Amino acid sequence: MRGWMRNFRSLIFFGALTLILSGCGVDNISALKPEGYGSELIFDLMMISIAIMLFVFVIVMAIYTFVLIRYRRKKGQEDFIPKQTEGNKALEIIWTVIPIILLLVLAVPTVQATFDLADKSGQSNEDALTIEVTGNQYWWHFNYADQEIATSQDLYIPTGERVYLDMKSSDVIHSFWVPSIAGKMDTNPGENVNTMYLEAFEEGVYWGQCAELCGPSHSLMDFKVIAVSPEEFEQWKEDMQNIDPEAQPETASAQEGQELFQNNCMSCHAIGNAAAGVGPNLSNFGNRTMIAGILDPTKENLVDWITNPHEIKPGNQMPANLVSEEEASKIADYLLQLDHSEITPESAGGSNNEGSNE
Ligand code: HEC
Ligand SMILES: [Cu+2]
Repeated sequence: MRGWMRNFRSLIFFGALTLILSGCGVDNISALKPEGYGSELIFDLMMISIAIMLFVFVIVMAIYTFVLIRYRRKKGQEDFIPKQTEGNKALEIIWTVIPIILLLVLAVPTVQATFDLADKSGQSNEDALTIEVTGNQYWWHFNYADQEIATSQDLYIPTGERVYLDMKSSDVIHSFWVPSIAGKMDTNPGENVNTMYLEAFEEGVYWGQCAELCGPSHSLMDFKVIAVSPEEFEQWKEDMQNIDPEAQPETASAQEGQELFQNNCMSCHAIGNAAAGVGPNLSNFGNRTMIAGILDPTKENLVDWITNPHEIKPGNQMPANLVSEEEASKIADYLLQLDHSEITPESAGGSNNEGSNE
């Protein structure tokens, strides 16, 4: 009796937990609220599978319940053995054909969607946008090669068109996943380039996650896809192409910060469209939704990051204590004023902290 009670209690507990936790979550990182072409395809497939599953479940349960009640052992019939049937052609055909039909209903759209998601025919169009994506422990690099723009962590795309991604990794296998607008694609080290496309219906800030265990800070390897209107995207491109890496900041502190940054940090980082070294390109850092993908973009957080990045993202490649805290504060002033474009996550309708997953 005791053991039974305990089991019952854990059942209630985990049952309630499931219900409560399934309420957690953020709209802009949900595969159940598709906002793009790829995610909608995947969502529809999910719905077809669930419908078929429910159909089979309801019928089987109905037959099961019927048999349980209709043929239960009745008083006075304890020794009665009903008629035994072995082999029934009609029944055998029925329960072979029905699953075949159900599998076909499932297979045809699945195969279609698989080819559709891999369709790169539009990439050869002259005005198709292709972005090179590189996964790194634990950040994402985005290179708009034709436009000569390099960014990291925040991926700007125009709405209503297919943006093609050529994807690889600089170290281990990562996986690029933006549940609300597209599917998921691995990035591999070496020559193997994987491809996918993004097509966002609406402006918005969509959350992405690395979806392949890649080291101690894997769960912190977040990024954002920022979909803006095509006009805003044109504006953003122009702003990003015209960044002057040497432009002088306004305040004295930021000016000192700029110099400190150039002396201590440029071996790994870059401003402007120059390729960065082992660290992210920080052009437009002041417009970032997050620092290092995970911290709110406040000065305090930035100073913490610069002085001790390993506290925040264990195992990442940025050295700690390159500068003193006072110097870090000046560098932070410099980095936070790097807002070279008026097109920001806010113009895409997403506030910086919307749906923080902490
Ligand atoms: C040895 C190379 C290296 C040096 C030197 C270096 N960094 Fe980094 N930095 C990195 C790497 C790698 C990352 C990415 C960490 C991650 O997110 O996993 C990074 C990330 C950052 C970020 C977060 C970027 C983002 O995309 O949000 C900031 C800010 C930053 N570094 C500032 C600095 C400053 C300031 C200095 C100089 C005091 C500096 N870094 C020196 C390698 C370096
Ligand atoms: Cu990862």
